[in-house]
Amino acid sequence: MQRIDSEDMRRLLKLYFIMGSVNCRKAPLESLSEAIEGGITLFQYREKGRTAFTGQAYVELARQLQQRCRECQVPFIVNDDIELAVALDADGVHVGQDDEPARSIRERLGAHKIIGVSAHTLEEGQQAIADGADYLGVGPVYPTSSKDDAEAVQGTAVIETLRRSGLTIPLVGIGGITVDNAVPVIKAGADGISVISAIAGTDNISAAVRKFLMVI
Ligand code: 3NM
Repeated sequence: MQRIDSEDMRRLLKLYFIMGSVNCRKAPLESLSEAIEGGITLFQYREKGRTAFTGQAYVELARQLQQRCRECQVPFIVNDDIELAVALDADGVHVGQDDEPARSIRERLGAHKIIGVSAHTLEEGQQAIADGADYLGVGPVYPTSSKDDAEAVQGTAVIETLRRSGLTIPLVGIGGITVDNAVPVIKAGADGISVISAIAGTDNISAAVRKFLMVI
């Protein structure tokens, strides 16, 4: 099987929902189901934080969320954990700068799996592209409380720099993105947005997703 086509990747990135049990107000499976009903285009399982599940509970939640994604044809991406992605035959992984490079992940996952890399500078973006990343996550665009070790807030400057430098790789903005501040991220050159709290932390998840889709 072939690597994902970049136009297909761009479409998947439009509204990329990231979530783990820590981020949810209601049951994770219910939260994901509502987000899918609203129209998210891609999902990432990111089980991080002080009260995050570990061991069997961590794997079991992944399986449940993956199953729901499969039923609804929303690709399922695993954050950081390449072993879990392989074990579940997930659709891809998202990794940070401290993780294994995309090139060696590709060898373990196979050509057709989606590999996303977090990039905070032009150099990191260029390196991820050279290593064969399918998309970049660029942030934090705005202040976020969902990532303890987030880098300095960048606004949309890095996205603009990447695009002005001629990088055409599919990319999403991430960090503190809400319905009210999403538009500048797209205007800066992002293909979509990645969101945790402004979706997982709301009471009416499907309505929140629909509002995002209307503004972007
Ligand atoms: N990565 P929220 S910011 C997972 O800057 C993550 O790379 C970031 O959550 C980065 O939508 C972030 O709640 C948290 O701000 C995004």
